[in-house]
Amino acid sequence: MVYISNAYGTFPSRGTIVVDRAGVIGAGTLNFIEYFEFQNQSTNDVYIEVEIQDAGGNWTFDDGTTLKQLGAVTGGTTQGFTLNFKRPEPTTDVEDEVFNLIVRVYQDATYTTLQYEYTWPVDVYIVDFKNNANWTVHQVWNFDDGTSQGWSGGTISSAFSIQAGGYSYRNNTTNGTEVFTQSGYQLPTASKIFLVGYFAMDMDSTSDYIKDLKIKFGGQVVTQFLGTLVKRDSGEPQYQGWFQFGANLSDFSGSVGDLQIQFYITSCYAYFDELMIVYRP
Ligand SMILES: [Ca+2]
Repeated sequence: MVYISNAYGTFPSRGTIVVDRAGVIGAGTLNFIEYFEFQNQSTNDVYIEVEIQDAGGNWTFDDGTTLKQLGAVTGGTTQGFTLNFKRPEPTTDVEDEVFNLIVRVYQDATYTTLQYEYTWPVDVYIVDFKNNANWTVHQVWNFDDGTSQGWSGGTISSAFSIQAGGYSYRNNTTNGTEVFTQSGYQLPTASKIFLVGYFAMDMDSTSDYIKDLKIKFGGQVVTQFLGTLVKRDSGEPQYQGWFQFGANLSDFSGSVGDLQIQFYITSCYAYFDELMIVYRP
């Protein structure tokens, strides 16, 4: 069974959320988890507020609200916040849907004296890339021929596959940082180039998790999903389905470099499958 229980947005590093709509099967709602850190370099405490401004009315936080007061960041410290967004599952492809995330920094706990405001535009693509004529599929790594298809750093496995009876690519060691590499990869020359892909977790013990998923090209971090992405808490299933991620590689149009997927994992396995490079002129 293939389903998407979550898709992870990419906006802190690149301002783009990329989702393969073909893999979203009747979820009803798309959920995105995002994490950002605020570094307070002053000696005074500050108070953080975030607001979603979406002219299309599609985007809210997961509780349906559009404004959240996140609390204090003590002077001289850095604090991380996890934001949960949602959007109704679109019935057609969505390209260039932009909403703004406003981050406000206040001097007081009553959120009245504004010190600083930053607007973060988030560009959204939810596209059936294989069937949308505007897009070209440059590469699909589905591992279903039973080989690593040029990837190194992991191991082919038949334990999980999006296509039944196939294969996927998993970490071969655990309890640490893993790096998968497609060496010397030639990206197409195009205005928009995305990587989209999926991972599934096989978490035999409660407390297993994956965190800090990073997509790199030529040694540079293109997109990172910081914090814990999927965790098996007590009472939760060992396998929780396929999770989708995307990365915007457009800045590297026409370049040759190592394409890398890096993540931290506890003593368990993450299976990657249906990695796809897509582009449009
Ligand atoms: Ca596969």
